[in-house]
Amino acid sequence: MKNFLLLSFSLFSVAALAQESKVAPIANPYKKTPLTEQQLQRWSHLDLQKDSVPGMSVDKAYSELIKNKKGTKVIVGVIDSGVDINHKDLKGAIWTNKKEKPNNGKDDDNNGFVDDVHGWNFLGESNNENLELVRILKKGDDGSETYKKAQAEYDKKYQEVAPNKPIVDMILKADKTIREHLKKDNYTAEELNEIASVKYDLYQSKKIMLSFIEQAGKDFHANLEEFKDYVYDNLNYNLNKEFDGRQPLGDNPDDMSTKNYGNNVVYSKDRKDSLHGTHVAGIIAQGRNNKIGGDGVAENVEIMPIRAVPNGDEYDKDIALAIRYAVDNGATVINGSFGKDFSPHAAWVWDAIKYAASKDVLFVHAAGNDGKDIDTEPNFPTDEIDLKEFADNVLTVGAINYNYGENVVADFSNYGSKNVDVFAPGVKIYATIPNNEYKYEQGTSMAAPNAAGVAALIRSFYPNLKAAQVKQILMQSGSPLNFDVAVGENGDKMPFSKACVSGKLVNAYNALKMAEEMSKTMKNNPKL
Ligand SMILES: [Ca+2]
Ligand SMILES: [Ca+2]
Ligand SMILES: [Ca+2]
Ligand SMILES: [Ca+2]
Repeated sequence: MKNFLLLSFSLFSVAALAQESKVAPIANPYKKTPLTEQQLQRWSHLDLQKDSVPGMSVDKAYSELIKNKKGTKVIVGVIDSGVDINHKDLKGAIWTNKKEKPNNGKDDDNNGFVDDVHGWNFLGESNNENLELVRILKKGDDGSETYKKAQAEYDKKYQEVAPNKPIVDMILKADKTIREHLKKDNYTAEELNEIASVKYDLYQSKKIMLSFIEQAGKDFHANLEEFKDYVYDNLNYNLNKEFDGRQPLGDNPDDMSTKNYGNNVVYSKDRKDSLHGTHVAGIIAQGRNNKIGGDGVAENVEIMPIRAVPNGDEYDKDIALAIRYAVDNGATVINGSFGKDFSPHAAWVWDAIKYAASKDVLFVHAAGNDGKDIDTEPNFPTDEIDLKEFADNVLTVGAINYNYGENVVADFSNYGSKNVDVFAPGVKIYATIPNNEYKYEQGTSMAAPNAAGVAALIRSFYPNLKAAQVKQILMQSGSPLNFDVAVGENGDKMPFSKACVSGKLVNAYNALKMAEEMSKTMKNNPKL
């Protein structure tokens, strides 16, 4: 599953969301005034001291450190749901495989992929998928612990989702009734209140919608759409044992001998299904200061889109091959904003991560959005085998929001003193989405590319540093938080230093300074 935040829009959580925004701000020495829209759109680039926002000091890094420097091109592999490579704020930053002649039906560069001019699509035209636990159940009970765990997890998830179906259907029906009555698709609570009718159906619909709007706020139509997608995607695809998402692709995900399935179109058949990957790519590379939309973290980068993450859980085989594709075709940073609870062929992915390590490629991975401790419940791909870290090139990133203080960790973000390395901005992140649009999104999916963008900056200006050193720099140079923070949905308090390995927030300014020193040391000591 895309590590996208799936807000669970039961009526209860809608109410909880509405309340969240009313929570009184906690004592914060930095907080002055609420952020303006302009600040909000780029808060992850701001600076704690200067702007009172726990951003990554990207603007400060540009204005003070890299203004007059020229970096080398860095290719960032984005393994995701696909990227709208024609977005006006992204198209200048898309990788082109110069050794491949387009559209001649030949694999000119002999990399195993025909006409792969801008990356590869391991999903072809498939899009919706089961969760991995459903795929495990479909294979039948083999008496294993994994099967039992999958069954228990299935029952739990089904019980969470299914009761929402009559609720969402009721609200959808009421909304339809109101829209037909008002003869328009968008309306406000005021317009609803003005409806005076003795018709029972209309009266009921008005009551339902007023109560929904009270909880969901003025963007209630967008919320309703997300609520509907959450319920229907789960019941029709993610949790549906009768559904076979792999069928259109015709590849056997349990057989590693076939490797070049899919196609060369790096976005989904319906372009809007590549929203997640387009947003991730934008966080890294949307044009800076070009007067359109948001700003990316890194200049001098090329995004290599590799489509391997469906609407449901990704296959280990696709992920392993996607990592290898990125490594073999020149990426030095890979962003992986995906993750799942079960991984039947985890070894394939581990081998690909080891391969990336051997070729000096950094893999930046989102920590996941379950609000859980991933030291006890893994989020795949992990970088541990039998509780021992096997590679030094994986950076696992949790998400923070823009409120500095005890609530700075996003409530959905996974954490872990051993398995989350560092935190980065992942709430209300403004970036590109398909068809030349922009959107705020949240999730550790947004935190990982923020960190990956900083990694790309380091690799661009200090190319003599190795992937493991870039990881080390991102962790050590970050801004420390020396206080207790709330984690998970229950808001349990723990020292921030225990929520991740480094106890720090990624900071581009500090990272580039440390990279400069480390790079010099390396040059002066060629034997290091
Ligand atoms: Ca090729
Ligand atoms: Ca060709
Ligand atoms: Ca821009
Ligand atoms: Ca690790």
